[in-house]
Amino acid sequence: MAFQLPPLPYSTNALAARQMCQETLELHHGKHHQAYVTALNGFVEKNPALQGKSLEDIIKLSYNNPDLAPVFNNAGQHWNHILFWQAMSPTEGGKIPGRLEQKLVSDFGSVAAFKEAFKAAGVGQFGSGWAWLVLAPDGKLKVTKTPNGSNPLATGEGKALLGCDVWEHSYYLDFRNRRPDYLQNWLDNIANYEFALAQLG
Ligand code: MN3
Repeated sequence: MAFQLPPLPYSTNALAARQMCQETLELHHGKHHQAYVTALNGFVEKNPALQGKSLEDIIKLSYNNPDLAPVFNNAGQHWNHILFWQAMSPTEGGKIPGRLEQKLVSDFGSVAAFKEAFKAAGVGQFGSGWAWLVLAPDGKLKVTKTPNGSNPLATGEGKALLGCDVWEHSYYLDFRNRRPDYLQNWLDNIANYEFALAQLG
């Protein structure tokens, strides 16, 4: 069974009022994410060792394996984007549920400090990559960043609660080169904190 592009959980114009325009979502989901899925399926087709494996297993077995770097990049990006679409909300974006707010305050000192840390991670990721809010193995919320198609599942840094794509394709139409403004808007108006809380369990 080949990997599939999941449908967006909202329409391509659903986030336009929150500064992620229809063209951004059309290209990002329909072209970029689709290209990762297509490439991944091509690699699996040619490599019996990958066949029948889950996406998570492929990510883990290809991580830090130079021979499988293109497999890792595309499998990672497929996983990252599946999470990314869910990590945004056209209706509840930016609203932090009380139970998550308490945990953010407890682990970062304040919601503002969490947002600053997340923004710094996204801005500080040189080139392409991702900023993450994770539940670390020690039970604390942490902010982390990964380059290119990597993610906390591969690195073992924790369970991803939110992931923000900082590749230029995710913000260039809406924010041009202003990645800090994209991240601030994402945290304030787009991030689906209900989803993050649900991942927290
Ligand atoms: Mn992307």
